[in-house]
Amino acid sequence: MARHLITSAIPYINGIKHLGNLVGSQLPADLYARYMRARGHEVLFLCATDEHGTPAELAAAKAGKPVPEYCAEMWQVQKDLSDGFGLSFDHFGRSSSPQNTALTQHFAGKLWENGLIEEVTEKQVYSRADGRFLPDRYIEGTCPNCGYEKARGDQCENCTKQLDPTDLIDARSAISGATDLEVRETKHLYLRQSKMRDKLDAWIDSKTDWPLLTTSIAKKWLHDEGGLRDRGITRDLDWGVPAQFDGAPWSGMEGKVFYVWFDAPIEYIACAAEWAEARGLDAAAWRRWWRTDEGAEDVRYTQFMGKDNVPFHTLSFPATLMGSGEPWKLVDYIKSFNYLNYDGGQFSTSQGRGVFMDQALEILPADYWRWWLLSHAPEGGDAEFTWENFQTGVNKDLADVLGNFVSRVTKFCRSKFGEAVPGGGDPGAREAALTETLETRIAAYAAHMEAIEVRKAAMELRAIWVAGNEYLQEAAPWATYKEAPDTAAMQIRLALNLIRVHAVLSAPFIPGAARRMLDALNTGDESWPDDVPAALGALPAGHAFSVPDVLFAKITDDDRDAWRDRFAGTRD
Ligand code: B3M
Ligand code: ZN
Repeated sequence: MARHLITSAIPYINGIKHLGNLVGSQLPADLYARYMRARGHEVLFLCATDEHGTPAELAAAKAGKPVPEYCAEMWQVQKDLSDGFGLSFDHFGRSSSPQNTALTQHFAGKLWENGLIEEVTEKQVYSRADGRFLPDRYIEGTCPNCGYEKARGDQCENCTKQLDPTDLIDARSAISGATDLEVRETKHLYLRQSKMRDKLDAWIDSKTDWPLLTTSIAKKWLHDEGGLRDRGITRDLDWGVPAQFDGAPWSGMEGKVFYVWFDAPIEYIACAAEWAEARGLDAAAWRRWWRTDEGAEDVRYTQFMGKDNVPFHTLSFPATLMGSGEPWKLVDYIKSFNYLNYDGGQFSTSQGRGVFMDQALEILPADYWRWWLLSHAPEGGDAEFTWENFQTGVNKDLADVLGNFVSRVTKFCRSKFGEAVPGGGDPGAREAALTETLETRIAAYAAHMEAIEVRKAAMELRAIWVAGNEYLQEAAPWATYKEAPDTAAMQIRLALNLIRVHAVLSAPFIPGAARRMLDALNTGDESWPDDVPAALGALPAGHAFSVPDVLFAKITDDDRDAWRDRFAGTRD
């Protein structure tokens, strides 16, 4: 038994995530966590909401709510949706937690002690009416390039020109509309990542088993365009982890908070502390996952994320951890994903394009989505969701193969032998051949799951389902029954046991259906089929079961077309 720490990139608080977000981190992380638990390992699987930064402030303003209230509400919405999708986090935390505040300030202090944070004086726009410095995107004005009147201080949305706030004509505060803006000098803290470059470079080089998608992005940032730059880690915002705090080694940072990308990954650690507190455990309980001097040296830590998050996880966050000079656990493996596109374009949160988590669950149970998304995970390159493709995947794989097997076997048994596993008959050559096929395929499935090759694992699982159907087709117990009822009983006994094996193997992908299969079989035996012959005899003759309701309904052409139309536009 090993210990697995698993984290998913933490979703921004500002709105409901779309299916592209889901398949890019949380869903495959859940697949892996469920698999590792099923194999008997100790797992701590963590996720949280990413609550700081301008997007949270702006979304709260748009909703007309104070930021803390907005975040608390959206946390609950996201938590309910992750429960709805069966995401089995041990804890779903919040980056605005007191634990994260304390840890973020702790890390900043350590980095300062080690000469890795410096103060930099910058010129920045100050609004007297608002009593604060304004981040670039909080300043609006007329674009000097195209005349668009609502250009932002960082960029003109109309002509896409990158701007400085001082370029804007008639600049005003986006918060209050105030025009009495002035340029003042202000201090910010910078993380001196450049000093860590060689160390990070060597560390990335040591990760020879990482996916190329992960290492190539890290290498590009380390070496392109002059290499790793020092980055400002404070911002002029009200909402966030305060950069001035009791015991801070610097002064004059009042009114500033840490940059959201500085505190967000630290939430992975804070989330473990939140988890322990929520369970009434002491600090040692979470530190054994995170401190290599307190038990974490034998932890394997795996992170899941979309490719756009890779630089922060391969460079900035490790720089924070290494730079602290303390024995924090570093990630062992980063699994990153490309993008899932939607029906000829991109999923887009800002434009409301595509299918969002709440909408998906209104239409169909989570397992339909989980299966399709995971079996089409954007691993090798970008992938595309189309309604045709979704319909085909659900109908062929889930309804025709797995659902049909369960239905045929249980119904046939009920009609000929009643609702209990039938006794009699002895396995022969066909059963031996099936056993061998299963042994090979289950080993391959496990290997893909360990390697987090999500699509390959899905294909292997499907092949295992198919092997069951082929066996049933060849054994044809409905025909055998007439001449040799004992042989038919043996075949059905095996097939009923195979349903349990299917349920156990499939649970990481489709936990809801797996649960229903086990419930129908009236068993709590979720043991992994390490020994296939034994697993095929786990439910003995006489064991009662019931015929489940239809496991997966087929998606009709009418449904498909109606959904395609419904989701063709953008959400309100
Ligand atoms: N919230 C970006 C995203 O949701 C960001 C991830 C943080 S991971 C520490 O894609
Ligand atoms: Zn413009």
